[in-house]
Amino acid sequence: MSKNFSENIDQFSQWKTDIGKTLSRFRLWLRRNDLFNDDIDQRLFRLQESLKNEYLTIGFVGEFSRGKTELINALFFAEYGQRILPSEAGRTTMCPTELFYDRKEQRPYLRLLPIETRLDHTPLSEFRRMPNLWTEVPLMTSSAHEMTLALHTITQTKKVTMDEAVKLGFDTEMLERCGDLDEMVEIPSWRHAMVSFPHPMLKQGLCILDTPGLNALGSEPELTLKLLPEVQAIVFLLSADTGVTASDMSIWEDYIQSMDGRDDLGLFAVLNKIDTLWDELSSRKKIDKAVKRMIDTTARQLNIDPRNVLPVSAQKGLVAKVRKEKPLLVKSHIEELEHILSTSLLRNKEKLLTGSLIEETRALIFQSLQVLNNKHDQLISQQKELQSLTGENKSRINDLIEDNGIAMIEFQKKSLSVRPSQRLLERQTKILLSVIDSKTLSKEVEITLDELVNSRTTIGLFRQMNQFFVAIKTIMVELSREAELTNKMTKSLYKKFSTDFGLNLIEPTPFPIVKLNRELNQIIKRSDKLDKNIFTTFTEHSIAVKRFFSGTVTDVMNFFKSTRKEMIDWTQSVVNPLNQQLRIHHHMIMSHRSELNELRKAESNVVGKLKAVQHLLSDIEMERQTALELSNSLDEKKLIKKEKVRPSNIVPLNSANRRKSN
Ligand SMILES: Nc1nc2c(ncn2[C@@H]2O[C@H](COP(=O)(O)OP(=O)(O)OP(=O)(O)O)[C@@H](O)[C@H]2O)c(=O)[nH]1
Ligand SMILES: [Mg+2]
Repeated sequence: MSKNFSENIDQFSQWKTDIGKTLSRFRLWLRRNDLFNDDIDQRLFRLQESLKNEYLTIGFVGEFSRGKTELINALFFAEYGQRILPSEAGRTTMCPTELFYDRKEQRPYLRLLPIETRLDHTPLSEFRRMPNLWTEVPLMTSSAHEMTLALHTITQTKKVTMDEAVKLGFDTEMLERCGDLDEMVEIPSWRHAMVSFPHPMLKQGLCILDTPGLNALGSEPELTLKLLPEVQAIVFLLSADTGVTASDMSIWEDYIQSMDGRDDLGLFAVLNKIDTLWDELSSRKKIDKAVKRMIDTTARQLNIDPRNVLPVSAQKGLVAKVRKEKPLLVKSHIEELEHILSTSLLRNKEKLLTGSLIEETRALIFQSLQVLNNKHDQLISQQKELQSLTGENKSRINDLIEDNGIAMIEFQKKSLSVRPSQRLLERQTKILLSVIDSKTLSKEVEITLDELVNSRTTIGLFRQMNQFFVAIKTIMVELSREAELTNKMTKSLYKKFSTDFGLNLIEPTPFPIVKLNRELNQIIKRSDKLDKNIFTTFTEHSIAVKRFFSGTVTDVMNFFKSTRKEMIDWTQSVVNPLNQQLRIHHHMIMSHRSELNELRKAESNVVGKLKAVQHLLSDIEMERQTALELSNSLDEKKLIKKEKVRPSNIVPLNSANRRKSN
């Protein structure tokens, strides 16, 4: 196993464990400070669960036979002493294959989704949730030989008529005819493969996506539109023995190039099979020069910086690892590639998680801290009152009790006066929710699907789809309007609270309508791209076209479903802190009252009470420090400490260092 890769993956796992521990410590902190409730409990639970489900995903893409699978074998599975994943000349990997470890089921398996499921309208993402529709092949992980045999199932193909192949969404030009049986063509038996495998790195959260060569990218749009955009690193494979061919170029231009410039994605062009340039009779210097020339040519063709073309020999790297031949390992450049890939994976994952999970947790910590701060302020003023009771001022106790009574009446009055604003906000959040309730949406979807099924022409299908988008966009405009109103109301409620009760409150987080609009637009944009693909891939109205469309409809439905959830969570997150502040405020007045009463009845003395308050204040101070430490530890826990010095001249590919095109 590569030290580079496994160290970085271990680091990711350790990082997740540390964040998980911080979340648990925060949970205890909330309990200690009487700030724990069902809402916070659910939010913390959700954060902890999402942390558990985080994978580091790396995707291998390129024309067939460039050595994608061989590279995966060399990078991750060399310790098995043989090729674990099938890698052969010609077309080998027949369907997108995900390698990971299923932490829920905690067992190895190979699951294959039959190609016929393409006839169904259900998108791949839905099939994932239906394991019974997949064919399962047992994986005997103790034997490398058994593993290899089982994984060979992924390469299975079947013979079907051209007609059937077209119905299944294959491009006729890409299919190979089966010799004498002219009308029959060969197609993959499976649509997708999932391999759960207890490999140490996979167990730590690594997920590898192997893809088949050309044709698959176009015929399984979910691969390019959903799976690839979600990975943290993409390796685009080229081969030194062919150079950049026309089909390499079309994959690069159609699917990969557009992802360049995304700052949460590492994109690497890997020039594999450099061993084909090794010539026993040539000097090392001469070979290096040939490799350099090849890199320059490749960079020119892809229009990227030559430093972004990473030379490697997957095959020799695998052999070197199996035979433990260090000089060959160095010559294969595999370790340099490992270093850059794993570092990039971590960097991109960190960016992603920092923007979501970590920010949300820190916001929760600060919100709770604010409740504690206000409690602290109240205690300070009570302390001042108690201090005024020492010495000659003992008669003041009755005045203070009276003041406390007034404070309670005031508190109740103010609580009543904010009620209407609170109710207004409650009503408004219900309106917000009703804009996208499942009934309204189901009606739109029903109409669309119905018309999709009955539509006779591809043009007709596109028209229906466009109408569907117009309806969805109208809903979104209304949602934006209501969200804006809700945000205004929330802000003014917070303002009223802080002036009425003299509380310091952290500004409420606005409902994230801008982010949601962006997400929906992305789904629509993806669908547009899909339309373009369909026009070029399918000339006739087909079941496959319907399947793609219904995939988009499902995406939109899922988007609204998660928006509804987000809305409910958001409502809780703005209402909850106010309720907590009120509860603590009320509690403080009450406890001060019983304190003063005890003093009056001489059941306790002022000095003792002051000591107790002092105690409470130092406790709060300590808890404040702990909360700040928790927040800092989240902030400081960087996956990548410092940019490590790169072992070679390799830099990741991004728009900043891409060669400027004329
Ligand atoms: N000489 C040489 N051959 C290699 C190297 N890497 C892979 N190959 C060979 O290239 C052929 C194709 O390799 P695969 O790993 O199956 O290629 P792939 O990109 O996964 O191809 P598909 O699965 O068909 O898309 C196999 O015969 C490999 O042994 C390399 O570094 N050097
Ligand atoms: Mg392959």
